[in-house]
Amino acid sequence: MARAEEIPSPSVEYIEQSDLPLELLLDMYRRMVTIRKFENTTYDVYSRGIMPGLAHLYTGMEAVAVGVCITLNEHDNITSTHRGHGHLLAKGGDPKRMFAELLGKEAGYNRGKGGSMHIVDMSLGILGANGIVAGGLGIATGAGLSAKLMKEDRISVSFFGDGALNEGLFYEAANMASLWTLPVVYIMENNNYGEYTPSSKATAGSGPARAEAMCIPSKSVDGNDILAVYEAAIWATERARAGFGPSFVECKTYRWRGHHMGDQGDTYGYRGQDEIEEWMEKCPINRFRTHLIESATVESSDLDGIDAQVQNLIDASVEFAKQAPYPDHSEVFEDVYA
Ligand SMILES: Cc1ncc(C[n+]2csc(CCOP(=O)(O)OP(=O)(O)O)c2C)c(N)n1
Ligand SMILES: [Mg+2]
Repeated sequence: MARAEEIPSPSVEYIEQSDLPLELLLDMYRRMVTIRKFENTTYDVYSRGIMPGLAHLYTGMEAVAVGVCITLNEHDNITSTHRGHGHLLAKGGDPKRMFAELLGKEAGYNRGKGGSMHIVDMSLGILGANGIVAGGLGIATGAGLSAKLMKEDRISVSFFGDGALNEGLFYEAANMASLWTLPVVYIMENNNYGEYTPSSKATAGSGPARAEAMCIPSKSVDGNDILAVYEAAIWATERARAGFGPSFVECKTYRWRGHHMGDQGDTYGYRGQDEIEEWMEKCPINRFRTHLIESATVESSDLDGIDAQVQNLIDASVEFAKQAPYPDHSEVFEDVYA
């Protein structure tokens, strides 16, 4: 097999927004709003004690999941993280079954026994959220290897955080992907923190430089600009589909909420309210909304209509989950390993 360094990159011309169909732009907007409203509702049900377990919210990072997943086919694979709701929804996950899972109900993706960090939907190519930092990197790379060996027309995308960049699994997996020219895309979500530690105190050098050291071409983009993410994702996925091997995209973004529900934004004093507010000003949804109104033929009332439709979907989904039954006590040892 030829190595990635020996193969030229396909040429992807700069994507002009005016070339993108309005339907696609509105789909991007709808998917981002779905994630935002899903996460706001998750925050609400958790805060009111209706939801057990734990959740890590994706609020503020929506443009990354959507800008990438909108370039994928249903049979393409993704792996997600502990902060997985956004990736799952962007790839087509069903908010009813997701809320049911979060609330521990039998109608959930894991019959209510897995919770937020274990949601899987093989029919949508979603190989799982993952509570193990960097765990998805090995799985996505393995899925890329199987696609290549079985000559299947699918690619594999791994979402991971800046924290995962310092795990050994990244180097083991990415090294093989480069050596064996696997159809894998590495999407690093650089939100500046791993739990309560700024990445500047945990990471020497940058993700793209580390990828380049393994002959994996890279890009670094504004992860709050969905069109920038989309353009980089088209570049990376086209390379994978055309047999040119792996690519690496760093998306610079920020999480608005705390690391998990036990951290109210800055409970442990690691970042400061000013910084949070500064990033909220760069809201990926508001930015895209303004952009659509100013540069495309979209009326704000059209976007308000999408907001309302999505709100209805989310309200109906969480209501479904609240009303749904818990698994029967007799099934407590089914579907679990222990
Ligand atoms: C292997 C492993 N080590 C440590 C943890 C504990 N942990 C959970 S999330 C997290 C930080 C992850 O940071 P990052 O990858 O940047 O993702 P983010 O939370 O910022 O989205 C850590 C250390 C874990 N789940 N798995
Ligand atoms: Mg992080």
